[in-house]
Amino acid sequence: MDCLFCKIVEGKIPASKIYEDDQVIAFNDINPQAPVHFLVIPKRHIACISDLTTDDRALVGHMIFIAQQVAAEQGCDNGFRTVFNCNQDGGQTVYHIHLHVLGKRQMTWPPG
Ligand code: IU
Repeated sequence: MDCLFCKIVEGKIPASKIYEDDQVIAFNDINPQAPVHFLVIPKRHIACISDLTTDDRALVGHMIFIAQQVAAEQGCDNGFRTVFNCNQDGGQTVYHIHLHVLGKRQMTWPPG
């Protein structure tokens, strides 16, 4: 399988890693859209949020928990945004699920 984020998990492609445990890693987005912009990804390959099964519930909960912990460490005291882009209409470009966490600027609604 030729997945860029699996290669980051395996250390075959460099990334600016800011958190790692047995289930997930977090790293700074290579093309940041806010002063803080990192991704939380599972180590296990799941292509898209629409592929989740009941077995993945705890893992996704853990991703969100780690997102808020790392956001706090990154100084997002005033809030932050979390985003899962899903499939074509959702604007997903990398097919290994990832939770975007953006902070340290005012977000607007609706997103583009
Ligand atoms: P999307 O939700 O699939 O559209 O977002 C993919 C993100 O992955 C996007 O913000 C890219 O800048 C980011 N990214 C990265 O951080 N490092 C990489 O090597 C690659 C993409 I490829």
